[in-house]
Amino acid sequence: METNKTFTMIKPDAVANGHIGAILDKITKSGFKIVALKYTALSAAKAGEFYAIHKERPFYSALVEFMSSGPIVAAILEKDNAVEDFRKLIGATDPSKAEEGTIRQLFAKSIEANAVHGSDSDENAQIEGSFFFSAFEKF
Ligand code: DGI
Repeated sequence: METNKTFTMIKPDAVANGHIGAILDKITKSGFKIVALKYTALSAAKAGEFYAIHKERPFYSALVEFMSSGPIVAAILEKDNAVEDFRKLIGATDPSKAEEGTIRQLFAKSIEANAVHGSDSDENAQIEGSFFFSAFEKF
């Protein structure tokens, strides 16, 4: 299991609001190396599959609708302690509770439209990275 990689998405709200460049800049300036990068979109079916772990949660259908509402940027990032350090960099799920200077505090509008995704474990980082990228797309 790799412990130095995590997976992120810049979500439809942040893409629509023109924050791709600023968010990638913050990520790379915080010491993460971009290993894979893709501008793409999730169909509702694909978004449902990605968030299958939340299927029973009351916000699941709204989440799937939101995540398939427009283009996203997917990326695999490399750094020592990547998963934990990236979760710190993005801040709390609810941007009103996110610490000053975190990506969600700076760029997110609501608990649902919260600008970025970050994997919550090494295992999920591996699964989520493979959901978007083949071995030939990682450098
Ligand atoms: O790992 P996180 O993205 O911080 O949070 P999570 O894994 O608990 O939830 C995944 C996403 O689901 C989250 O980024 C936004 C959405 N979500 C989580 N909790 C709520 C929610 N959406 C709504 N509308 N209401 C919630 O309580």
